[in-house]
Amino acid sequence: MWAPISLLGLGLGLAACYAPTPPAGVPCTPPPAGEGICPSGQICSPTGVCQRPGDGGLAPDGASDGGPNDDDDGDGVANAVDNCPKVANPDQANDDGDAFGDACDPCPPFADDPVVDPDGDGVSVACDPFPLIGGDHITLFESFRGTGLPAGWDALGAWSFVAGNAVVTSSDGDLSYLTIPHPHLAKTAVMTQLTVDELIGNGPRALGPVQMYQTLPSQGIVCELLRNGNGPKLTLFDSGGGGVTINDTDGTYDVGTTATLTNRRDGTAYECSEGTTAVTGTTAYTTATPSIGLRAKSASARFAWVLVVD
Ligand SMILES: [Ca+2]
Ligand SMILES: [Ca+2]
Ligand SMILES: [Ca+2]
Repeated sequence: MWAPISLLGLGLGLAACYAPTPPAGVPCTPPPAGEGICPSGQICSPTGVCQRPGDGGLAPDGASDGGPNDDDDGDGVANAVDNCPKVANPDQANDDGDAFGDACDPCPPFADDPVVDPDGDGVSVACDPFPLIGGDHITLFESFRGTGLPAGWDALGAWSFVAGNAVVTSSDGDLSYLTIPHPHLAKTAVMTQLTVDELIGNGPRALGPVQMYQTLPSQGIVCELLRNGNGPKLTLFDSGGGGVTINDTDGTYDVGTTATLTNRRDGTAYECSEGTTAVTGTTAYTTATPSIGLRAKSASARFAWVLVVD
């Protein structure tokens, strides 16, 4: 009879005196804008989250301790939910929706978990221009997420940026370019995925990735889907007439076609490929103000992304 009453009294007493520290993660406003007020025993992180001292987190490498709020790359996203825990990418962009954010993806435009990378260079096969020769690095991935011209790019012609695509309409006989400065290295590959929306006029209509050796209006090595009087072609040529061997092969594309094209350089050798179809040529031009990018002639198209591997 007495014992239950005593235990109940003890329990109520503990509840009144014991104030456990609330779990971390409560929002706060750090100085100088706010006073950084957090529950007892916690501090306000620079990114505005209450955390326990020593719970690592929200601090760059060297300050983490393995706790649940650790943020090794200091981008404000805790390791446990960061799609690139070792690369600062606060926007968490992830074009293909796989396990890797764009900033650390071994092939940003194509889902690749599990990763297949036989040469072990960190670029998986779908994006590796030399899948059995190590040493490649992804140096640029532009997925056109914004509504304006991406930083650093130059546009010639009618380009717009809609729903994750660079959209171009190049009127009959006109050339349009979307380029960004990029050095010509010993090995460079420029990939893009495009969808053909309209073929305009009766002359040559062409779309594809380029490696330019002058700025706009450019001259350089062009890898394109070409449609002329001889039907659809996959073609490689030097738009400045500077000596690359002109090659093409029959293709199968039309309005509505989606294709992935690769414009690959290895020293003086070039290859233009689309799936298992490829054409090759050579040139030894001298670079002046090199850039890479996209080119369209007499056509409307949507380009989903540009990937550069050096
Ligand atoms: Ca990150
Ligand atoms: Ca990804
Ligand atoms: Ca590789």
